This record gives sequence, C-alpha cells and structure tokens, in this order.
Amino acid sequence: MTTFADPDSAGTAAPETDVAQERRLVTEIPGPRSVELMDRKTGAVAAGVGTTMPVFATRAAGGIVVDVDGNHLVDLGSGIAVTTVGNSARRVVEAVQRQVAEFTHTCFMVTPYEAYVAVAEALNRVTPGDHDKRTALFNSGAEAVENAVKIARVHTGRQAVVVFDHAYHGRTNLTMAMTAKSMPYKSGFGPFASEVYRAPLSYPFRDGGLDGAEAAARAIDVIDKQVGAGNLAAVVIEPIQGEGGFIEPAPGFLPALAQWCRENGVVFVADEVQTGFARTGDLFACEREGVVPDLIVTAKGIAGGLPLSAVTGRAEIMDATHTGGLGGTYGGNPLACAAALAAIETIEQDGLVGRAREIETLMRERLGRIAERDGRIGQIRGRGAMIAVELVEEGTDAPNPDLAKAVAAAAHQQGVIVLTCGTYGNVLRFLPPLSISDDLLNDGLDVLDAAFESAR
Ligand code: PLZ
Repeated sequence: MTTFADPDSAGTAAPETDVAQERRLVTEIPGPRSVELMDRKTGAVAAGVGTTMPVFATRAAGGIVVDVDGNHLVDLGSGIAVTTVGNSARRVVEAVQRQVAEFTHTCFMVTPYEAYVAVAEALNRVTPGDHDKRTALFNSGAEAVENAVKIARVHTGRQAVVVFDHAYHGRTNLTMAMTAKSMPYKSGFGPFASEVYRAPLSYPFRDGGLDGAEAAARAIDVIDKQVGAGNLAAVVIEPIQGEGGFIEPAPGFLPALAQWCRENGVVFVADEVQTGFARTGDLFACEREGVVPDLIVTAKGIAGGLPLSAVTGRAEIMDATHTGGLGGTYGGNPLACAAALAAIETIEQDGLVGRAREIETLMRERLGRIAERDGRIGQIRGRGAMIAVELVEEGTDAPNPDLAKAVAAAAHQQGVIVLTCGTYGNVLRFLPPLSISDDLLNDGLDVLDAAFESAR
C-alpha cells in the first residue's frame, strides 16, 4: 500500500515511504509472532537487557513502526530520540547504501577517509558558538561523555567532575558514576569511578519556587564547598535532562553555571546526546538561552539510527590531548559518517527545527486539554518534540509511577509506542520522529487521552 502524504499540506511531514502512515492493529499486542520471538529472546539474550514493548519490529518509516504480526504502531519514541529525521530516511538510506558498496571500514586511525573529516566540519559549523572548534568521533553517547571528561582533565590538569541530581550520562563505568539513578542503571555494578561529585539541579516542579539564579547559586555553593574550583576539570550537564524526567532547569540556571565555569577555568560540557539535532525546537537545546558550551557531546539523532557520537569544542581544549590519546577501532565508522552527513542535510533542508516547534504546539495543546480535566497531570514540560507529563497523586505532588505504567501499558495495547522516565518513574515522555504527520500525532494523542480515562 502506498500512502504519500500531501507535500503541500501545511504542518504535516511528507514521509516518502510505502509504509502506510496509519495505526493499524491486526492482532492483539503482542501478536503471536512477537510472543514466539519473545520466547526465543528469553532463551538467548541476557536477562539484563530489558524490553519496553514486547513486539518485534520489521519495518519503520515516517511515524510508524511495523511489527512481525503486521501491526502498524504509532512511534512516539524514536528508539529513544534517535530517529529524529525518521526511520530509514531517504537521504540516510541512499548515503549508507552508496558507502557500504564503496568500503565499510579502514579504521580512521589507520587510513583516514573524507567522510569523517566532513562530519567534523559539519559539527564544528552547526554547534553553538563561532569560535575555532575541533571534533572527535566515537560510537555511543556514553563513550563520547567519557572522552569529554578525558579531554577536560588533560586540558585543565585537574581531576574532579561535577554532575547533577537526576542526571543520566550512560552505562559504562565512568558514566555510571555520573548517572544519578541506582535502579536499574547502577545497582550491584560498583565500585564506580572516583572524583565524580553531584550538585543539586534546578527542578522547577519540585524546587519550592527557586528561580534559575537561586538554584545556580545553591549548586555553585555545593561545588565550591565540596570540590573547590581549583580541583574541578569539568561540569557536565544535560540542558534538558532526559532519562531523569525531561527536567528543564529554570531560566538563568544554565547561563549562570556556564559563567561560573568560565570565571574559574572549568570546562563546561553540555551533554546533548538526547536533546541535540533539532529535537527540542532548536538545533541544540543550549541555544535557547544563548549558552555556548566549551565542549558539546552529541549522539543519537546525529546519524538517523547508525551508531555515532561526537565531542565538539574549543580547539585549544580539544587539541590539548597528545596524539594517539583519543580514538577507537570503530569511532567515526564510514557508514555512520555517511548517515550523519545525510541526517544533518535532512534537518537543514527539510526545516526540521521548525517542524519540532510545530510538534510542540500540537502536543502541548492536546496534553493541556487532558490536564484540564485530569488533576493527576502535575506538569507538562519540555520543548519541541521532547515533551513529557509528570504524574502525581491528585491534589499533591507525590509521584504517581503506577499511573505512568498504566497509561503506557494501555497505549501499548492500542498500538502507540510511548516511554516512561524520571527518577520516580512517574514521567510519560514523548519523542516522536520529526517525520511524523499531524494526523498520526493526533491519533496517538487520542489513544493517550483514552488511556488516562481508562486508568481512573
Ligand atoms: N547522555 C543525555 O540520554 C542515552 C539510555 C537508554 P548511549 N539515553 C538513553 C538506556 O536505558 O540505556 C544517553 C543520554 C544522555 C548519554 C547517554 C548515553 O548514550 O548511546 O546509550 O551510550
């Protein structure tokens, strides 16, 4: 079946795909083939690797994921904020197909190739700030965060790293230490890396009315007293926290922190792994308040689904490391680089920053209507196509993780992929691909609307 959206209809993306852009359930969720595959997974895959929705994918495009039973699911997750340009986006597919036939790998550290350099040039161009920049490429978000810390330590000759309450930076040893939440990310996996210190965040919904400047002063006081600027290599922060609950700090918090870092020779690192590449209605979330990080860490949306991550930043910081000090066998793999160039071109040429803002308007309006009649929605927050609702016990601010679970489960049953997050597990988050149509978004929100009612 071919359903090309009308390219002239305003506010609606036009996925070029033969995957029908409509929710369609032909079996229960999960269907029999998925159940069978789930059995095989249990017998073959380590139990530690969890599953949000027990359906197995076969295809995906636009705003739809198709499962092995033929169900068409509305995608409000983008594989955790990765397929921002859409799944199997046309330019990405073409670029990767071309590259895979030319060569698949040489190792950039052995015999370099142009695509890596071109991705570095593109990132130096599109990231905040017009200073001289350099980039290094890696595979995963966690690996890039680790490398940002390595670079900051060499540059400053200092060791300490400050992170924040509710932070998520990855699952490797150093990034587990940097991540706040014990279960499921850290529990039992220690000992963790040393010289990682945690400061209080600005969390407007739970801060008792602290404004951004006050919350920054509180954090800086903790850093000063417990670490000391003279020992501190880097402050690492997600401009909008992802896994921690889509927490957007109060205005002024990030600029004040960045300013303090500048005054104290501390490297200010923005972890834009989840917020980057148009996701928040800016190319990078830091831009909203004009914050220019010294180093910016990117991954996820950078390459349309191929594994790639990067550290980009001030040339004098990035170049502080001795030759041979940074790298890895696969970092900046040619297929991933080809995909990244195509993804960045897609974001720029298809106006996806604007599309993320349209998605925000639509989602806030629809979620706002649900919140008007449902006092269990404590707050709607986020920006662009990174929107969440924090759920509480009606009339209080006590976290309500059971409701988040119930609404997500009901949405899954109806063929809508939604994710939860948050330190208290009480946040429903929405990360649609920017290739989703308004019709599909509205349909997904109809399902959520009904899911809130059925969870009374
Ligand atoms: N920094 C801000 O959001 C990854 C994790 C999913 P990797 N977030 C999704 C899970 O349960 O593992 C993330 C992030 C931020 C770093 C990372 C880590 O990126 O590519 O998963 O290593």
